[in-house]
Amino acid sequence: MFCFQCEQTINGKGCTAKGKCGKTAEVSALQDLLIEQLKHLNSVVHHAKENDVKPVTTYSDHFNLEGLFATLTNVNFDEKRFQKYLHKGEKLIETYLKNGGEKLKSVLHENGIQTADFSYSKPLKELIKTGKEFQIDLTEEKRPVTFTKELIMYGLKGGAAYLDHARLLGYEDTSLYHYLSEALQKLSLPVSEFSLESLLEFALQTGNWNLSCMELLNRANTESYGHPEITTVSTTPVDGKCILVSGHDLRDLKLLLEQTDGMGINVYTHGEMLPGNSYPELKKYSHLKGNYGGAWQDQVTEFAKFPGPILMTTNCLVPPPKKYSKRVFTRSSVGYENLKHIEGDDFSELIKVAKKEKGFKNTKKLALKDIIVGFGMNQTLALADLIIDAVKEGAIKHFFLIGGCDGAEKERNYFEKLAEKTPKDTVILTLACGKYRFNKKDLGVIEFKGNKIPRVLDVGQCNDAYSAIQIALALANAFDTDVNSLPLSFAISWFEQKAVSILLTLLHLGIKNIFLGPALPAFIDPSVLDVLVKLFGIRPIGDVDEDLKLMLKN
Ligand code: FSO
Ligand code: SF4
Repeated sequence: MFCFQCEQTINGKGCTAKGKCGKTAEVSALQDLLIEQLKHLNSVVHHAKENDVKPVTTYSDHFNLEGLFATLTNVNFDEKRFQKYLHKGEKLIETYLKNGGEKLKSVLHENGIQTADFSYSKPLKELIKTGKEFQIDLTEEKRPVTFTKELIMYGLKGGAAYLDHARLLGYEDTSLYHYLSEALQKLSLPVSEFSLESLLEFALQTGNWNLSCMELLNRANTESYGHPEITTVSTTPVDGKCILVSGHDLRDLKLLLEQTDGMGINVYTHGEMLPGNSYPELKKYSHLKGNYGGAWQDQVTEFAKFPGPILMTTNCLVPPPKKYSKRVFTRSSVGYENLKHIEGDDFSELIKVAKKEKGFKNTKKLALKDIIVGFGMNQTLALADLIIDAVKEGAIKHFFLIGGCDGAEKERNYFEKLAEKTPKDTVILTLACGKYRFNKKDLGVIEFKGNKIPRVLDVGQCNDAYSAIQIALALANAFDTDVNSLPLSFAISWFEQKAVSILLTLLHLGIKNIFLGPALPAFIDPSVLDVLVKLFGIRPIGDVDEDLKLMLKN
């Protein structure tokens, strides 16, 4: 196997024998085969569209989302689920071929696209064997182009995850599906078809597409559940039966709250679900009691101690040890062998486990620190006049966006230290699970004209980067300048592919001088990094004090 799609990749180069995430060589081969199949399917779709074949695009569009989502880091580790995906993909290809008849077949032949003897319907063992043939080509002279194609693929995976959340809430946009399909088709073309320049352009376009994906998801979330509002979230559990919900899918949280209403079972958020507490249509449930635990990498200790079932709606799932695996349920693209997977919207099996498990007892002695959330764009922009005034009068001197993913590496302490060292007259916007490094610390408030502006504004999940961007654009507008000219610095911690798509979005918007860490992506070839440094001033994080000086100077 070879995989280097996430930040924790072994030695910063690539996982080979087994993934550091727990992914086996077998699952890795199946994921490689699924990606290959998605490219194949979308090449067929591309030519079918050009030849007016009766479209079944909705099905392949949805399949693109679930297939890509399943290959994200820490999402799906289940060989049988990948076998099912591959069978589903094959059926879609066959449907196109059937509808397209001889005409489509001959076009596909002319373009060297396979129309028979697929490798997708073999037994699992055979599929794994075939999948091994499709691992990333590491040939030295092809590296810059191969790696940049991977960068784009990871950007597409991130955006696909956001589109899938929006789809589940009934929000879809065919033009965004079209981009994804065409991009997958393009990535099926050999390395020789691309120049590095054209691929960089393609990467930035993908960043633009991801901005629209996040915008659609923002609309889906806020039109379904209202705009996030400032909310104090308790992290102290209360006595009683309980369920923990992790991941990014607000719809699952809502369904669970509805189905447990009046049952005396309390619901807690974990990891990226924390912002769920700030949506009016979710926080109205009195049995949503707050947040339990921290970021994804702490789940093994935290889930073991949680006295109830756990619902993993999306990434990041860490392979669960036996001591609690019976209590973990998966949803959507998430999968792990022998964990219960909930299809459809009936959570009764999980609720049954909640009733059987011990629940919290004697929690009165605990008094854990609350977290303040809910500074999505609507809420923050409602405070815009005050904030702008505070900037004009010198009460706020600088803004930081310190956000992104968390992870286990000690180098990630950088982001915690940076937040702690930022001067008292500055404001930190934060988002995604990286904020757990500092969201329980008291970094104070800025007192201005009788108001107390919190120094840390939690904008939400990683997809709420959309909100953060809108806040930055509104500030730039208010000061009649552009985002790069604002007293605003970006320090982004990345881990998996959603962060890659967000980074491409920031680059597409022309945002410069982003500090990126804890390490630079292994799939960015040095020659490409050179270009990114020249064009965008991207830099790896270094010494906190030195970096902070630079940020404040900018
Ligand atoms: Fe964290 Fe995991 Fe949201 Fe990521 S839970 S690391 S970027 O999947 O998605 O921030
Ligand atoms: Fe390694 Fe990350 Fe790939 Fe897992 S997802 S195999 S940790 S690079």
